[in-house]
Amino acid sequence: MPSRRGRRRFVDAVEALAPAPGNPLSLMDIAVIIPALNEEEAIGQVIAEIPRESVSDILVVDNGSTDNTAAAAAAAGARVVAEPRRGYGSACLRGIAELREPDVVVFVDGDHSDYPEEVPMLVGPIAADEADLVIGSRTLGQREAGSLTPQQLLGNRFACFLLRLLYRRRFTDLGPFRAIRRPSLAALKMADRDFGWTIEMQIKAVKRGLRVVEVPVRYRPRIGRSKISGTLRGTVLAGYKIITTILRHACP
Ligand SMILES: Nc1nc2c(ncn2[C@@H]2O[C@H](COP(=O)(O)OP(=O)(O)OP(=O)(O)O)[C@@H](O)[C@H]2O)c(=O)[nH]1
Ligand SMILES: [Mg+2]
Repeated sequence: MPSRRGRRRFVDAVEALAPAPGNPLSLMDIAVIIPALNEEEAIGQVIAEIPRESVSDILVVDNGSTDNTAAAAAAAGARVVAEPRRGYGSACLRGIAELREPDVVVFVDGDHSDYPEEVPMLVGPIAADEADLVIGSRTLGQREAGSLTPQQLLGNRFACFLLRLLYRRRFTDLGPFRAIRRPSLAALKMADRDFGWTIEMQIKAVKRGLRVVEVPVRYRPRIGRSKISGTLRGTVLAGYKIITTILRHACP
């Protein structure tokens, strides 16, 4: 259950949804970065669901796909850049390097698990000057059955427990769907090249005293074949990476 505070923030954020004149959201220049590896079936739909009236730049980082991800993304109207070095973090870093100068950067997966129409809700607390980093929490939001595996839920819970223990900060998720002010993002000097990326951002944000807010987001089963959470190898590697990243930052 979302806390009362979480629900209030959610309601505030939803009220900030419509980009009407005078609404702080309409004054923000928002770019969306979508890291994508072999997502040709999903990527067009993800792009189509991004509210264009709120977003000035949709950047798909093709991470060495062997299918038609790049062509499908371009056909759907995204700017496509290539990053041959594999890894979720590598793709995000390339996206950051290619940004024009937006006020806010939103990260969303290319597999249609997140709800891109929630971008304005995610940016709401930043537009209201209440946050520097907003993390979409899939455990506070509505999840479709099977969208998060039991291993993912358990791993998330354990990682959040460690974050609370070591950094005295309560999180409910390491969700990939998130929004951050561009100057804050630059200050974090992100470096992780794979699945330590999301937790690295959370730890560095806490250490630098950024205002971090979680909002509930919806989550659904991905389109296409699972690469990480649905495979034993992917789950073990991602879990190991997340835990070692937490410990490494705790003992620099
Ligand atoms: N697995 C993987 N994903 C990448 C990579 N580079 C970019 N991505 C993209 O990063 C996003 C998250 O990866 P996913 O494969 O969806 O990871 P996940 O959500 O943990 O697991 P599944 O959805 O079950 O595969 C997707 O949009 C991928 O296409 C990479 O090197 N490996
Ligand atoms: Mg996924």
